[in-house]
Amino acid sequence: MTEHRYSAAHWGIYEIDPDPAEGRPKLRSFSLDPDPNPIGLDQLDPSVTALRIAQPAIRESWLEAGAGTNPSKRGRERFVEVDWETALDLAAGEIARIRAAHGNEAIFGGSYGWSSAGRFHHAQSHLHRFYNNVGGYVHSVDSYSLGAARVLMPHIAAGMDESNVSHTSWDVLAAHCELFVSFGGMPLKNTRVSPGGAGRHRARDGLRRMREAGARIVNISPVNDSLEDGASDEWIPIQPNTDTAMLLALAHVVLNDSRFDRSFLATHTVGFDRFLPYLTGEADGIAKTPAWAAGITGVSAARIERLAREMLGKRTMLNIAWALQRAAHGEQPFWMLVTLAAMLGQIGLPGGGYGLGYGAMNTMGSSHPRVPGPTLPQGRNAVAAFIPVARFSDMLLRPGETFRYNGGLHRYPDIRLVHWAGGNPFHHHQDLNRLRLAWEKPETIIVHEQYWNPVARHADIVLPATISLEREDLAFSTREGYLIAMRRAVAPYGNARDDFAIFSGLARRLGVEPDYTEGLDVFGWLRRLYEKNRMQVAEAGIKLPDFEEFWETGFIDYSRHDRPHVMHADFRHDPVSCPLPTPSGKIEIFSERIASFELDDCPGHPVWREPFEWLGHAESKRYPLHLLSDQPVRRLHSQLDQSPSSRAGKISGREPVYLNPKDAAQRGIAQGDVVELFNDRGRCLAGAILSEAIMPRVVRLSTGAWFDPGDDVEKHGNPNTLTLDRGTSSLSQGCSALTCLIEVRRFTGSVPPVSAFTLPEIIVKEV
Ligand SMILES: Nc1nc2c(c(=O)[nH]1)N[C@H]1C(S)=C(S)[C@@H](COP(=O)(O)OP(=O)(O)OC[C@H]3O[C@@H](n4cnc5c(=O)[nH]c(N)nc54)[C@H](O)[C@@H]3O)O[C@H]1N2
Ligand SMILES: Nc1nc2c(c(=O)[nH]1)N[C@H]1C(S)=C(S)[C@@H](COP(=O)(O)OP(=O)(O)OC[C@H]3O[C@@H](n4cnc5c(=O)[nH]c(N)nc54)[C@H](O)[C@@H]3O)O[C@H]1N2
Ligand SMILES: [Mo]
Repeated sequence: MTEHRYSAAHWGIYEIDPDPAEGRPKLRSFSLDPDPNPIGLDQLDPSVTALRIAQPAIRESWLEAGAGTNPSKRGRERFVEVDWETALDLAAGEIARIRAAHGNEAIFGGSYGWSSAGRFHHAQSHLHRFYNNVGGYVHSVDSYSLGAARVLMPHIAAGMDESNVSHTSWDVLAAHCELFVSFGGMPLKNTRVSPGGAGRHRARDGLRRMREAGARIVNISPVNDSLEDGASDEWIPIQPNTDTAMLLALAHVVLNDSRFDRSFLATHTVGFDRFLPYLTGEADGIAKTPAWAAGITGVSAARIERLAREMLGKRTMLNIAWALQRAAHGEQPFWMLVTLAAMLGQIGLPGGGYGLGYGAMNTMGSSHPRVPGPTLPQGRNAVAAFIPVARFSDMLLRPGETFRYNGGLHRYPDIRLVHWAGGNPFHHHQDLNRLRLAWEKPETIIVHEQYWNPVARHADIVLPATISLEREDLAFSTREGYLIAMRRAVAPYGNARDDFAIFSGLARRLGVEPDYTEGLDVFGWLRRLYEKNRMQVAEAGIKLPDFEEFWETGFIDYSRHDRPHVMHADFRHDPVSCPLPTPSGKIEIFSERIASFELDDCPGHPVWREPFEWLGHAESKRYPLHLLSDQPVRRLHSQLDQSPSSRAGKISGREPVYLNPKDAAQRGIAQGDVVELFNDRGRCLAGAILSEAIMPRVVRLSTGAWFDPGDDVEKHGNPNTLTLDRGTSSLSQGCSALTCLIEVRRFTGSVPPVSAFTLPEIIVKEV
C-alpha cells in the first residue's frame, strides 16, 4: 500500500510526492480538489528557499553595544550570526530584564499575522502560551481583515466569527437566488484561501451553478475583473468608499415603492423608526434619494432606482466585500447593507438576505458540517492592556495617551520589547514610513521568521523558524471539510527550529519549561490535541478513528455529512426562541448601545460620512487618484512573494499597478512603464498595466511586494508606503487602508534595482 502523505497551507491541501525526482519532494495539488490553487506548489522551489534564514542572527550594534543601541539603524544594518545557545540567552535575558525593570505591560506580544496552517505549530498561539506562563503581555484585538466589522456586527446582528461560518451554501443559492448583487464583487482570487487550510475550492463552481440556474449577478465596484470569467452580468462602477450613499439611495427607493412590506421589520428588527427620519431627510434636511447619491457615487439615479425595483421583485442576495470596511467609517456600508436586506425582508429565506464576504475566503458558502477542530490551549493573560490591532504605530508613538474603542476609554501602554512570530507588520501595517519611526521606540525587537523578509531585516534578534513542510501537524479550518495529518516532507533548513522548540528554549531559561511544554514533545501534543478533538466531534455525533489510523490514512473527510444551509433560517422562523446575540435579540437598525457611546463618527444608526480622503474631497485636486490596495492574486499577503509564480506577475521586477488608459494617457504613461506613486506620506515604484477593467481616477496596486525602501523611494511597489494610518472610527479603530489618495507619474530617473530578494549583509563568526 502506498503511504499517503499530505500537507496543508492556507491556500489548499497538497500531496507530497514520495518519489522525489529532483532530490527534493514534489508537491502536487490535492486530487479531491475540483479547482486547486497553484500558489502553494512553489513552496520548496530553490528561489523560495534561497531567502531562508539558516542561523540565529543579531543586529550588529545591538550585539556590540546592548539593547536600544542605534534603533534608527533597524532595517539598515548588518547582522552577526550566533549559535542557538547565545541567541536564546540574549533573548531570554532581555525578556527577564524588561519584566524586572518595567513589568510585563512593557512587552508587546500582539504578533498579528497569518503565520502557517497547522493547529499545533501555530506561531502566535505559542507566543501567547509562552508569555502567559511568564506573567502576560500586551495583546491586540480584532484583525486587519475585519477591524470595523468585528466590532460593529455583534451590536447589530451577529459577530463575524459566527457569520463567516454560517453563510448560506452555494447549492441553496443555485436553487433559489435570482439576483446576486455584490458590493466589491466576488473576487475568485481571494477565495483561494481559508485560514488554517482551504479544502475543496468551491466558489468558482458555486458562481457557475448560480448563473446556470438563471441568477443575475451584478458587480458594484471600482474594478470589473473581480468576477472572473466574465461572470458578472453587469458592472456598475462606483467611486471608492461611497457605497453607503448608494445603499441609502437603494433603501430610499424601496421605502417609496408600493411593494415595500414592513412586516419583517416589525417582527425581526428594532429601530427602523429611529433611522427613517435620516433616510427621508426629515432629520438633516437631506433626503437620501438616488439623485443625491448619484452626486457622491458617480452611479446615475436611474440606475440606482432600477436596481432597487429589481431587488423588490426578486429573491435577492446582497453581498459585500470585506475591503469596504477596511476604509474610513468602514462600519457604515456593512450596517447599511444589513439594513437594506432587512427592508427587503428576505433575511433567513433560501437564496435571499445578506452575505458578508462571499468572495473573501473559500469558507463562505460551504455545505460541510460545522465541527470543532483541535486547538492549542494558550492559558490566561495576566496583563489587561491591549490595542485594537491596527493602532500599533500609535501605541509606540503615543505611550500614555488615551484612545476610544467600542465604548471604552483606554490608554496606550509604554512598550520596551516587541516580540513577533508569524506575522509581517512591514506587510500589513499602513503608512510604513510612519511605522519605521514607531519601530525605533522599543529597546529590543525579537522576530521568529522563516525568510529574510522585511520584518526579519528590521529586527534586533532574528530566530529562524521552520516551514510547515518541515514539521508534523494537524490542519483544520472550520467548514472546510477536512482534518489533515500534515507530514514532514523535508528536513529543517539550516539550523531553523520549530517555534515550539524556540519557545521551549526560552521557557527553560526563564524557569517555566514544564508549564509551557507540559512534558510533551511534538507527537505527544499532536496525539493529545487529536484525542481531545475526537471527543468533541463525537459529541456532534461523528465518530473519528484513533490517532494511529488517522495518521496512516492522512485525512478525515467530513463531506459525507454535508447539508445545505441557510443563514438566519432559525431566527426567521422563530425570533423569540432563536434570537440573535444582539442586546434586543433582533437585527438592530438603531443600536441603543452604540448610540450610548455618544461618538461623533459613529452614531446609533447607519449614516453616510465623508471618508477622510476620497475623490469628492478638496485634497483630490493635489492627489487626484484613489488607490485600492487589494489582496494579491499570486500569493497570500507577503508570503511566497519570492516564488516564481509571484515574480512572473511583476513588471521590471516591480508590482503591477492597474491604471485606466485615460488616466495613463493624461500622464504620458504606457503599458510596462515604471511609474512612481506618491502622496505626502510616501513614494513607491511600480510597473504600469493599462486596463479598462478599472474605472477612471482609480488605481490598483495589490499588497504583498516585500517592502524595499531605497534612499527616498520604495523600489518594489508596496502600497503601504502610501496608505493612511488612521482608525476607521472611534468605535472600532480598524485599519482604513482602502482610503487613500495619490498621484502617479512616469518615472524618469535611472531605475534603482529591487533589493528585496537580496540577502542582508551577514557576518559569519567562525566557531
Ligand atoms: N494596504 C493594505 N494593507 C493590508 C491589507 C489591505 O487590504 N490593504 N489587508 C490586511 C489584511 S486583511 C491582512 S490579514 C494583513 C496580513 O498581514 P500578515 O498576516 O502579517 O501577512 P503575511 O505575509 O501572511 O505574514 C505572515 C508572516 O509569517 C511568517 N510565517 C509563516 N509561518 C510561520 C511560522 O510557522 N513561524 C513563524 N515564526 N513565522 C511564520 C511568514 O514568513 C510571513 O512573514 O495585511 C493587511 N494589510
Ligand atoms: N489570493 C489571495 N487571497 C486572499 C488573500 C491574499 O493575500 N491572496 N488574503 C485573504 C485575506 S487575509 C482577506 S482578509 C480577504 C480579503 O477579502 P477582501 O477584503 O474582500 O479583498 P480585497 O481584494 O481587498 O477587495 C475585494 C474587492 O473590493 C473592491 N473594493 C475596494 N474598495 C472598494 C469600495 O470602496 N467599494 C467597492 N464597491 N469595492 C471596493 C476591490 O477593488 C476588490 O475588487 O482575502 C483573503 N484572500
Ligand atoms: Mo485579512
